[in-house]
Amino acid sequence: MPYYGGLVSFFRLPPIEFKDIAEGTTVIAGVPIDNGIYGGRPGARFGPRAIREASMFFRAGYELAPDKTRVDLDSETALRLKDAPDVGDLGDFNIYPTDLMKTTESVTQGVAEVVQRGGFPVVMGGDHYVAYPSFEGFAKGMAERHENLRLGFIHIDAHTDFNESNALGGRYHHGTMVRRISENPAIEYKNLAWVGLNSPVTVDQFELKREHNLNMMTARNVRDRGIADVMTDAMNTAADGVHAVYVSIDIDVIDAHQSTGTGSPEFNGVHTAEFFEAMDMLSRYDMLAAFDLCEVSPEWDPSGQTERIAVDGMLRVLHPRLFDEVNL
Ligand SMILES: [Mn+2]
Repeated sequence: MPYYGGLVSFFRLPPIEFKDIAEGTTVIAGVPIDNGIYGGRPGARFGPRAIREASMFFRAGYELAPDKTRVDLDSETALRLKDAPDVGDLGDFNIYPTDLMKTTESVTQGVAEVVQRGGFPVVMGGDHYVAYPSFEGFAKGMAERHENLRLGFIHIDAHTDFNESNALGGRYHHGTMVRRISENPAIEYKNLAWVGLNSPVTVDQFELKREHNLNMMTARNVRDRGIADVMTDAMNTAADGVHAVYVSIDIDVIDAHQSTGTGSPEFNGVHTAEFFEAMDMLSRYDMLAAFDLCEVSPEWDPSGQTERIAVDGMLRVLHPRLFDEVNL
């Protein structure tokens, strides 16, 4: 089936329900909201559907190849689409478009149940506020699996999202959720890392950074040090003495010339090639136990490239779960 035919799901994976989730199942789920945005440009509510739609094209490339196998010319690695990958599309968590706190509760419960059943959650925003309930659910589920739970958190974003409060949105907003996440008892400042920052911060955040030596690495750091060095640094910070690491990705970390379909674009950011290398590294990161990708806002990008970049990045992280390496 070509990409434009058939039923739409992420990478044409089978739809699953909670009861289908077992130990090791990778669970794709969407949160189609943008009411964590106040005053900014809306549209991220259309992100999950756009990502699913764009993912069909990537699927077709393997499905139509002989033996569903293709060879990467650089690494000379052959990848064959697994016949029955333990990965499914759960659909979207229940949302309540006029009640952000009710949505928060729903997403928290949903992600918690995925983790309680042994699943690996992959959450598609939605605006980046989604990371807060997603992380809360992750922590809740993990707390049942580990005593004295310790977690790390990597934030890949042009923005710190570490404001105490937002003048328009208050404490629950797409620019405050890392601060809310940092208040979870399972998290310590020493296990927080930011990658690709490309926007000024408030004075109180800067003072917190200085006081606690927060590992905030900028897009300029990526240019100067290389993405591999910066990501290794972030992984070491997040993984130090914890049970597992959650990674949250804002598509606006990518330079706005390359990825325009997002609400808060920033220029001179991380390049798509660097972003892909970071995603490749995450696929080999044993501590990774959940991730989200947020702020794809398709209506700001009529070319559809932004959601395709998002899909390519997600598939890179999910490679070992979707493909078998074939010896040639
Ligand atoms: Mn951002």
